[in-house]
Parts: sequence; C-alpha cells; structure tokens
Amino acid sequence: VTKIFCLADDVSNKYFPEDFMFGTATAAYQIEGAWNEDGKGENIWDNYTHGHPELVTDNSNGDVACDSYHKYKEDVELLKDLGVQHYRFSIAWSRILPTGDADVINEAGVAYYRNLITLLRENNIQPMITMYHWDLPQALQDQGGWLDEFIVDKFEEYARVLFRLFGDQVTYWFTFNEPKQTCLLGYEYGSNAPGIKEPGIASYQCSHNVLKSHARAWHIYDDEFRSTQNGKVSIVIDSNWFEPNSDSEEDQTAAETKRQFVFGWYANAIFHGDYPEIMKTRIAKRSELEGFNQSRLPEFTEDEIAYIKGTHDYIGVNFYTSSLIKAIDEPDIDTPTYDKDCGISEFTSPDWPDSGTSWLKITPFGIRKQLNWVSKTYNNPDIVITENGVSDIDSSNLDDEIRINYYRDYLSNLRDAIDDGVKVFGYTTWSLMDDFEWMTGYTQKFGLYSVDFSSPNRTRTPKSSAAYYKKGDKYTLFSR
Ligand code: BGP
Repeated sequence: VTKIFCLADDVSNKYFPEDFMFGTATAAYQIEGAWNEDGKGENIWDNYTHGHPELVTDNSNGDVACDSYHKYKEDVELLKDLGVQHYRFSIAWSRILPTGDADVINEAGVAYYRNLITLLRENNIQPMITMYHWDLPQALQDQGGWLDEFIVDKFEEYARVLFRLFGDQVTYWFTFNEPKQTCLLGYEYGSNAPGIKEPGIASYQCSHNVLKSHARAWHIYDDEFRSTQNGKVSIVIDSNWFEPNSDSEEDQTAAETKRQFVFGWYANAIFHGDYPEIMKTRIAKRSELEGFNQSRLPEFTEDEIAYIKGTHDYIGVNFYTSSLIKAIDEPDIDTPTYDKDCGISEFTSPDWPDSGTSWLKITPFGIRKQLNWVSKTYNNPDIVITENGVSDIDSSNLDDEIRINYYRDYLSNLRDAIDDGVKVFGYTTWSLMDDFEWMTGYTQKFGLYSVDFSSPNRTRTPKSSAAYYKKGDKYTLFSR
C-alpha cells in the first residue's frame, strides 16, 4: 500500500488503495484557443461569446484561452510534474468534424488529439476523454441543436469517429459532461450558449435527446468496439449534496426530491431506463394545472427504456458543494419553471466558508454523503470523481491555501467514503490550470497552475496547491 494520506491531526494514518487514480481535468473550449485555426469549425460558444461579449463577466471569450492547442506538450509536462495517473480533457466536436457532420473529417484536429493522447500514454498518464463538454458545432445548433432528435444520429456518427480514431489508446470515455448544465443553462435559463430561454419545455426536450444520444454512443461502443478495445463508456453527472434543513419528514422528502431532479434526472435513466417517478409525477401534475394536455416531460417508449437502461460501465460524478433543502407549500411566482416543478426551497448555511464563486460554499462533508447516496441509490457502481475544486479571484496569489485546505478536507471525506464501502476508484481536480470559466470568463481561478493571460506565451506557474497535490507538504496529504 502506498502511503497516500495522513491528516495532520489524524494519528491513524489513512491510506488510499494502491491503484487509486489521482488526476486533473480541463475542457476544450476552456483551454484550447485556436478557435478558427487549422480547419476547426465554429461552435456555439464561439458564436455566443462573439455575438454577446457583454454576457461574460470580463467580456472575454475562449479564442485564445490557455492556448493549449499550441502548448499541449507543455501541459503534459505539467501533468508529469504533478505525477497524476490520468488526465481528463474533452474533444472539441467541431475541431474533428467542423460542421458536425461525419462526412468531413478535419485531419489537423485529429492529429492534435492523437498527438496529445500518444504523449500522455508515453508518460503513463491515462487519457480520460469527455466527448461533449458543451461546445456543439454551430452548424448543428442552426439545425435545432439538442432540441431536435436529428442530433441523436449526429452524435452517433461523432462517437463512432472518436472510437474508431482513438479508441485503441483510450480506456475511459464519457459521452457528456454535466447534461443538466447543457440543457438547463443552455436552453431553459438561457445563461449559457446557445442562450435559449424556453422554460419548462426545452431543458426536458434537450435532456431527452442527450440521454438518447448517450445511450446510442454506449451501444455503438458495445456492439462495434468493446471486443477489440476493451474500454469503458459512461457519463459525467454533476451533483451538489442536498442536505435536509431539518429532521422533519417533509424536509427529508424535499431533499430527496431535489436529488432526483438533479442527479436522478440522468442517473435514473442510465441505471433504470427512465426518469425518476417523482419527476414524472410532479411535472405531469404541474403541466396539467397549467393547461397542457400532456406532461412537459417527454416520455420514453418501452423500447427506449430497455435501450437506455444499463448504459454505463462506471459513473463520473462532478462534486463541488452542498446546499440545504426545505419543504415548501408553493414556490414563489417568479421561480423558474424547472425549479417550480421540483418545488423545494434551496439555500446555504452562513457557517459554510465562501470561495471566489457565489455558488460554491466549502462543504467537505458533502462529498462523503453524496458518494454514499450515489452508491446506495444505484446499486454500488464504480465511481470516479471527475471534477472537484475551488475558485478564488486573486490571480497574483500563488500561495493558495484555500485550495490546499479544500483538497485536504474533501479528500479526507472521500477516503472515509471508501471505508463506508463506496467503490470510488479515482479523483480528478478541477482544474489543471486557470482557464475560461464560461460566464465568469477569466475572473474565477480554479487551477493548480496559474496562467498569465496577459502574456502572449500564456505562461503557466505552479501554485502551492500544485506542490501539495503532487506529494503532500506540511499538511501531509499524500505522497507517492
Ligand atoms: C463545472 C464544469 C466545468 C467548470 C466548473 C466550474 O460545472 O463542468 O467546465 O467550469 O464547473 O464552474 P463555473 O465555471 O461555472 O464556475
């Protein structure tokens, strides 16, 4: 057993299993830049940030970002220096298929990812690939995007191209990163690209097509590639821990309802083939009250349920924070429709420390509870934490104690979850380096490495947390 973990105040010394995977993550639009180079097609984030710069906190975009398209070799050096076992990154659909269509493959894009994957493997770093981290080719959005069922065939074609091109070198695949954010922020609240606001309908339609696309990709792998490539395919679902505000039965039920609306929306489908009962019942009831003649939540057919059920070889969980959930009689009138459908009240405790991001309170206990809940609810699957991290806003602060404490305390709780019997086999920090953080632009810093966005060279400098994640320091978190 490698001694990995010993909290300063914990005399018992905790160990991670020797084969436990430590890694770090990024996503294409957030780091690559080169938005229109070497044949890459436009995607919805290019289009959205160019058309509406005012919607991003610092009016920025991912045109150059960390310039990882040109600096991937340096990125791999950083990963080597961290000593990580895996690197989770995403492939930009429109860099491989500029119009989203599999008839035209952009060879320069293929070469970029092939070089990256090869270099990672030469250095014993497992690539963990997200196929879709929010950057839909604009040409596909123009034909309806995730709201139109044609996208399922398009995603199938894209998935087949990726498995064919890279599958011999990749064990860990994820179809989608955080489908809830794709659908809710992109098509219901309209805060993320493509900025569509169709409350109560579009996010459900989007999710319906995302789940069908996910299942299609999993089956393609199973039917055509698994016997020769022997990899694993799943999805990344985002989760807060939703803690009941009191011991009352009402609050316990409300918290479970919220978990089902957030995590169960996707997990129940891929584990059991369909949406959670509570979602089906609540949305049908509210739709009826609103005068719809059918539920705003689309239905899967029996065949679709059978097809979607079981489309997971493991499960990716993004985890950052927690909130408190209280039962309410009736949501406020101005509550967004999806939240009305869920019908609970959500808030945070003033006792929980802040980070640089308003939605992210520091709640280490939550990761243990969430892991236990996922394990219990979905029959103890293999789990990897695919993102976990904390932001601050001061780019000059390389001595990032906030991040060291965060990782120490979350990892300690994750380690406890292993003792609880949860089959979590890996942990991935968000993020390798400071990057373009969607609507907050470059103002939120999540990286183990700081990036100088004012230098054309996009110089990377390790923060204290990088040294800490590498092998432990005065806090003796872990050493390899
Ligand atoms: C997750 C995304 C990441 C990353 C992170 C930080 O939801 O998968 O891409 O951005 O959150 O969140 P944000 O940028 O919204 O602060």
